[in-house]
Amino acid sequence: MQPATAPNVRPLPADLVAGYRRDGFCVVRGLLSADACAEYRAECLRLCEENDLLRNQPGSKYRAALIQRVNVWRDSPVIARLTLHRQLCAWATALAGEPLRLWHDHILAKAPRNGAPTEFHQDQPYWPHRDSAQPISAWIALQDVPVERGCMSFIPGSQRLTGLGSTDLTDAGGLFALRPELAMEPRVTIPLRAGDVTFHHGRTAHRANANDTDEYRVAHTVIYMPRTTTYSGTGHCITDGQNFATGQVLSGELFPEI
Ligand SMILES: O=C(O)CCC(=O)C(=O)O
Repeated sequence: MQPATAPNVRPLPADLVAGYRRDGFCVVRGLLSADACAEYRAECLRLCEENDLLRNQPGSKYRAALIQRVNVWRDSPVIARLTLHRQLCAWATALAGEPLRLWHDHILAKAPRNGAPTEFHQDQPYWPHRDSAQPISAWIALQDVPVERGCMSFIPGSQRLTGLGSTDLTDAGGLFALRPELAMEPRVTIPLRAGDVTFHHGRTAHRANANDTDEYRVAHTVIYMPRTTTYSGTGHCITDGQNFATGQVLSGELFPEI
């Protein structure tokens, strides 16, 4: 694990950590320089052009909302630098409050004028995880992302809702059909400058607007899980074919400790 006090690592203010633990999300400004964002964004677009998770399903509703390429750190040394960025990992560990390992990263791009938001959902129900109280995602903006380009919105405190099933992230009513009271909760929308990061807990309800601009919206997202996380046995593109037994700790070279 990278100690949060390592040289060149900027510690997070205590009130920001407290806000994350209360609300289930926070924003940290200025992880990356403009030059670094430009390099990573170009690499993300190149990688998505080469291949993406749903290339075989053109026209799918899901692909209209998101062009997604998973476990990119394994394929690109450039993106590996970002996924395993010392500062990012130190911040995630400080926010989660326990030792973490990588679950997976993914590029999440929205095509210009895609007309499709990513609707409210929790992330954890999609994952084959048990014993994972503090999963955390870092969503890194690789260009300025105002509301019109598809920045994220969060429902504060929703990380405390456990046991919900996964919902269709192209269905605006999916999460609210499970928990109608959430529809009346305040939402916090956070436009980001290039190089800023939002962190959210794996159960914090969140959405992103459609991209109403003429440029691709490119975010790189890194998901970390507690080192004690075990395999639930359900299907997922990261673990399928990896021969994990139900109940086994998800460890090994796919899931490096950070
Ligand atoms: O980038 C998006 O549109 C949605 C991101 C998201 O759902 C996530 O990072 O968990």
